[in-house]
Amino acid sequence: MRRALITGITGQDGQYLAELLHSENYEVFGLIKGQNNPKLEALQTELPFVELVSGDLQDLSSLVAALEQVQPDEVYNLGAISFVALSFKQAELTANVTGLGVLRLLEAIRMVGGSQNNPIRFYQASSSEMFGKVRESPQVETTPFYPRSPYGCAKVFGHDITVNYRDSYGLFACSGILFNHESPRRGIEFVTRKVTNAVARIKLGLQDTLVLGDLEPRRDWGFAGDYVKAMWLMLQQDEPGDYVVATGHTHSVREFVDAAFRHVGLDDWERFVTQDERFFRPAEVDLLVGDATKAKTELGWKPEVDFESLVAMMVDHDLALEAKKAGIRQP
Ligand code: GDR
Repeated sequence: MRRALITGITGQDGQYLAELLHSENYEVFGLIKGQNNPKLEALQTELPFVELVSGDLQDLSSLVAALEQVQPDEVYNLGAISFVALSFKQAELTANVTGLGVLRLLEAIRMVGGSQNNPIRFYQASSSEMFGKVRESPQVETTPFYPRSPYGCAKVFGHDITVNYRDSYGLFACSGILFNHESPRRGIEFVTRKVTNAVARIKLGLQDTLVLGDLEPRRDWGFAGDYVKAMWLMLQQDEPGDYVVATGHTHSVREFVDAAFRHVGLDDWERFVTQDERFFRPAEVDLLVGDATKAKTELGWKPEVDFESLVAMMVDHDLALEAKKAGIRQP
């Protein structure tokens, strides 16, 4: 049985990836800090097959110990301070976890290594946020980076150090440059889930308004369940590489809001939505759209869920969830 270690196991990607690897007959290990985390209980109920190992991206020796314990074939680094807005407020922490954490994990892999015939393969969760202020559209693997947030800067470091360790030490290290990917498991602080959850609550009469920031930024939104397949496929190739993972379609936040409200029949949604400075960022990424031709050609990967189906999936999930919490019977 192959063994995989996932950092960021409590996030949406960690969960979808764990399910995929389990279905591919892997033994799945999730790295956790070992302190109280309310998400852990839910994880253990939903994904009981995941074995938890303690370790922290801020502590090299704990990563070495985790690798020695698990002896993984594959390591997926999905752990990060991943909320862009928070990274402006906790820039140093973001640099440490999201940036230096990658270096620590690579060093730990270099130390523990895995067997000679079977060296540990490494996946780094890179991000379209690295492109930031784009001068080229759509973005491909060779598009220059111009990050617009401490998070984006930390991800650029993580990407570059992954490439550097591959070049310097021959590690099988891949960087997946994933564009925004969403799901019903998305944290409520991210705009898509914030919107779908509010739409559900407004539809059910549990909430009157949705307060947002800038409605004009455009994102290339895909489904997280599709994107974790690309991560896994990268580590199954003969040679390591870097891949853009995206749908190739872009929509504004406003279009997402529009689609979500329309899905529940609230076409006059503008009366429910207000804007507040609190949710604007010091520097914004205005337009992202990726070209995943390399992933399609070399990995045979393609997205299955389109924008409208993604919005519908998330709104329907939140309708059922919020109705259940409030004891409301859904038609
Ligand atoms: P993003 O995701 O920053 O693109 O990073 P997020 O959903 O937070 O923001 C998307 C866009 O929506 C605008 N926006 C708001 N965002 C939030 N969170 N809340 C609001 O109220 C709001 N109003 C408008 C934002 O300004 C932004 O333009 C995500 C994360 O998952 C990263 O970790 C990942 O690397 C990238 O996607 C790819």
